[in-house]
Amino acid sequence: MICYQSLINADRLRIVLIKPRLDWSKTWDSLFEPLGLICISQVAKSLGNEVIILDQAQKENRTSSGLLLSLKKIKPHLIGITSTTHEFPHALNIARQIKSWNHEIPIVFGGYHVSGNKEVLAEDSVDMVIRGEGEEPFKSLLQGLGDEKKMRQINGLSFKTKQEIIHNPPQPRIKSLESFGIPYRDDMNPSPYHWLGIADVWPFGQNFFTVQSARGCRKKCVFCQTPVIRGTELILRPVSQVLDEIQLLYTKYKANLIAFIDEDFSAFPERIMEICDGLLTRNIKIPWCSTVSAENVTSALAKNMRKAGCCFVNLGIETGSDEGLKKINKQTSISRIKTTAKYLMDADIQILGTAIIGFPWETEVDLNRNLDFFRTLPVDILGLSFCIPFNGTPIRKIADSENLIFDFNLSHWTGDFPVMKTRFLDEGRLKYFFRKIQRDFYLGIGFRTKIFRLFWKKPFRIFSLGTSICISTFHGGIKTRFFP
Ligand code: B12
Ligand code: SF4
Repeated sequence: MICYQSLINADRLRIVLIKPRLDWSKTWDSLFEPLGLICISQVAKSLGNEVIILDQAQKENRTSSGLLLSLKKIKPHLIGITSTTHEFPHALNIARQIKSWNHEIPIVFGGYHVSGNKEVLAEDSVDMVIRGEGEEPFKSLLQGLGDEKKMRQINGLSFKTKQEIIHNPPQPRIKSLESFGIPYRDDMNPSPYHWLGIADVWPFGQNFFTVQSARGCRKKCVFCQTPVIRGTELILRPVSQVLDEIQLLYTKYKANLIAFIDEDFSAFPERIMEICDGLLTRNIKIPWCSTVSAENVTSALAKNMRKAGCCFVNLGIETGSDEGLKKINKQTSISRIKTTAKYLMDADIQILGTAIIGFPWETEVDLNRNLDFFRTLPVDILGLSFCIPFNGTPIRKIADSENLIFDFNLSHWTGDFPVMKTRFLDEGRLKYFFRKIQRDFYLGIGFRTKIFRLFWKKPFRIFSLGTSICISTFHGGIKTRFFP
């Protein structure tokens, strides 16, 4: 077990939290602040500790050597690293470099990947793992570091003793997110964060922030890790606190773009109406983006969202037939997706339609049907991904039992690469269809008509849309998507 003596002796811990960034060329169109780290830094600070967030989005920390240099200057007592699955190999590499510089600094991992893969503790450079939501266990950890008895009582914590690896029981979901207050951002420099290609939002000089109005999701899509890690409970923050946060971002931090990063922002339409009304009553004039589910959006909701500043939504389309939607357990229908897309288009909200190809059962007929359906939708951007077999999901079970995964390099699990074949389509066919769907969608009559209409009505929108499509489809994915 690693020696925690220096931590026990320190009155005030100096904690560094690291956000690794995988590949600049693939994500630079949409760089979001590391909200998970901001949330856990809040609880660490509330105990009187000093917390510094090092994000590889910051120029000086972009390379691993730059990051290490910053760490050497700061001399932290404890390091926390967040990571999603595709970021994990890079995050682990950072941890190894830290350990070879100073193996005495304990490193705790958190975030989606380690929450679903606690066996990462077998790695020498991972001392502890916090599974699930970080606030409560991180707080308890800071109060009990080095005291094995106390550490054994922290739900959600996995750690090493001299003899063994301990996995404490999972923690219950946090019921009152409001008790942690509004995420504190005074120490954050917003300049690296931006989201390009958002309708009518100037791509330069963005002060872009994220807001989580609710945590979790009530659905159980078979490819998604949220139900595996968070269960199916959706915990809401009070609308008044959400509005206070946006007001603060607007007035104090001069936010000019906000993204609601809830898994399913539209789960309770009447609550979204309340948020929209609140934004209007408080005279907060700020463009914002969110996710929406097809089955919850009405024409009135879409119009109200637009009136309150919504300019862009991510609509989960996923696949192109009722049969396919049923298989992935999406709880919606093709006709509902069409109707919702129309409501959103009529309300003048830009739509990013996200879709996935490469489910285990998919054939060429299915993929051609997907394309036919996508082409009928009035979505502005098609965000196409390959299916990723995340640990613990029903898709992963099929993939494992039928030996479908052929690429275990987790850095490739970004959705830009095929990493599993289907029962009927190999890697080459999947890549072919990926290119074909992207190309034919943008060459399709639906998309061309849309551009033609925008040309007369909103020429700037064409610029913004073009930026987004070029960056996300062509620049971002040029290596991986078109010439992998
Ligand atoms: C914003 C976001 C993005 C953005 C920005 C990413 C960026 N590059 O900056 C965009 C839209 C670009 C994006 C893209 C993708 N994303 Co994304 N994204 C999110 C989203 C919606 C919000 C993240 C967030 O801020 N959460 C809020 C904070 C509070 O939660 P949190 O980060 O989980 O942190 C908590 C705990 O995990 C824990 N914790 C986290 N870190 C740490 C660290 C320590 C030390 C400790 C103790 C605790 C701890 O404590 C925190 C507080 O409780 C999440 C879903 C979600 N709502 O979380 C998906 C999510 C992270 N994305 C996901 C995926 C799959 C993707 C894509 C691969 C999708 C695709 N197929 O294209 C791409 C990858 C793109 C790329 N190459 O990077 C998955 C990750 C699953 C996994 N196992 O890795 C998620 C979880 C969605 C899902 N349910 O599937 N994404
Ligand atoms: S609706 Fe979204 S967050 Fe919820 S289970 Fe499905 S994919 Fe995951």
